[in-house]
Amino acid sequence: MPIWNPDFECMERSDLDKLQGERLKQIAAYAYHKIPIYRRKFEELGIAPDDINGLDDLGRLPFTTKQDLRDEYPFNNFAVPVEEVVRLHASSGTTGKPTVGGYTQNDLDLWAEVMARTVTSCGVTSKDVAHNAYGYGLFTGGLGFHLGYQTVGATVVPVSGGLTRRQLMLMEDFGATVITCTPSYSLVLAEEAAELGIDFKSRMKVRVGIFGAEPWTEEMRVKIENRLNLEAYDIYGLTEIIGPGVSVECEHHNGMHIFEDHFLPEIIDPKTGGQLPFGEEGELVFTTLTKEAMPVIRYRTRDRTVLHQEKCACGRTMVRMEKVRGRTDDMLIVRGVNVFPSLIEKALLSVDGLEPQYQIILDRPKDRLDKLEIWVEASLTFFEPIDTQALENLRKTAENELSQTLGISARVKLMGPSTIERSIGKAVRVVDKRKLYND
Ligand code: DLL
Repeated sequence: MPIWNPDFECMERSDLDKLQGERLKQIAAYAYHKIPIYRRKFEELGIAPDDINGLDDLGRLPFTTKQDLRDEYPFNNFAVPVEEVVRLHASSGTTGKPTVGGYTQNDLDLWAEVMARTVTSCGVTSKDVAHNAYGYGLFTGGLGFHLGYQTVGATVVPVSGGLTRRQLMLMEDFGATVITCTPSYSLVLAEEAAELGIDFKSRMKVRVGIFGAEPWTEEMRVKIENRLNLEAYDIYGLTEIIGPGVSVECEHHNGMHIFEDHFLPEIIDPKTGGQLPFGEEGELVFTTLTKEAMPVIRYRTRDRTVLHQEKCACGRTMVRMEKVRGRTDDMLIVRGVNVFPSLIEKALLSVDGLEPQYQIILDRPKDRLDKLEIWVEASLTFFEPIDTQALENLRKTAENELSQTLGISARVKLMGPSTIERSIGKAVRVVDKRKLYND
């Protein structure tokens, strides 16, 4: 498959290391001189830009956390005056103020470059009609993909999220060959299509889907590929670094290639902050090597994954990150046992008869142990007509699968089709009511 920029994407490791080292030195000095919070952080650690001479010095640099960026809200962590910023984006925080992303024109050009690499990696060319259902607005998904599609010359349909029926009509009428949205929204499209009697195989031309912005498992990939009759690619990114365009899968689907000539990755132990070797799971950390408006040094993403450095069969030399396994802060502690939402999804989707629509409900009835309940939809066939015995068997199978996977018991509540709230953007999977008692 074509590669957008082989000079960089397939660069010899030794050349890439050298380039990263030079860029790291430059960005460290730039951040120190232009952004007060970095000067402060360097001084606290007793280091100066001259101490950073290459990649080996990366571990000496200070970390940046989401809280650091919040404290500098809205623009204090910009390295350029606001007049030079031509675009602002923001990620909706669950609490308080959002995290802001600022871009100079050069930053937008960089974004166009990495998004062109991204869509090319998924097989998109100028011949494609790209139905872009990521939200347009402050969220980086819509406009980020828009830039990439325009750069490769694809026909972009900037449909944004929502109005699902209309989306299906446009996909069919415009002959969309590529679709981009969150994985959870792709299932909403599939569901609505099924309700309207639209068969993806016979009526749609979509062959590629590029899904990200929220965690999803391999089991979820299988469901999506079958229902939408396409090849599904995982894409990762975050507002603090650039938005989408940090990493993406290639046709081999063996991890997401990180565009590391621009975004330098590390894996650390989230507890100690120490660097971990390739192949070990930990927290993903990024340093932007070329950004102008908002360079970040050693940004702690709180996303958990594993990095691999072996060259890929596609020819790219860029490091690959495995699918995000969850966040360092999404681990639920239920009756003292660590429970990861991604494991719950994996267990549920391995049970025939369950739909990929679920919510994890945690509660702490007064003076009682934590209650873990999983609400999950059963397939339509169980309800036409309703087969209570089969539903009871399904519930038992699901509870058994969950306790095998999690090591603790969970109650499963089977729900009828379309009863769990659908989202047009990122899905809400965990409802933790226990917080009500702790506050
Ligand atoms: O979600 C940017 C994006 C847009 C990525 C479109 C991919 C496609 P934020 O809203 O700042 O940015 O959220 C970033 O979302 O730290 C992860 O926790 C999560 N995330 C993003 N992509 C993935 C993925 C956009 N492929 C946060 N798998 C990140 C798992 C993901 N989690």
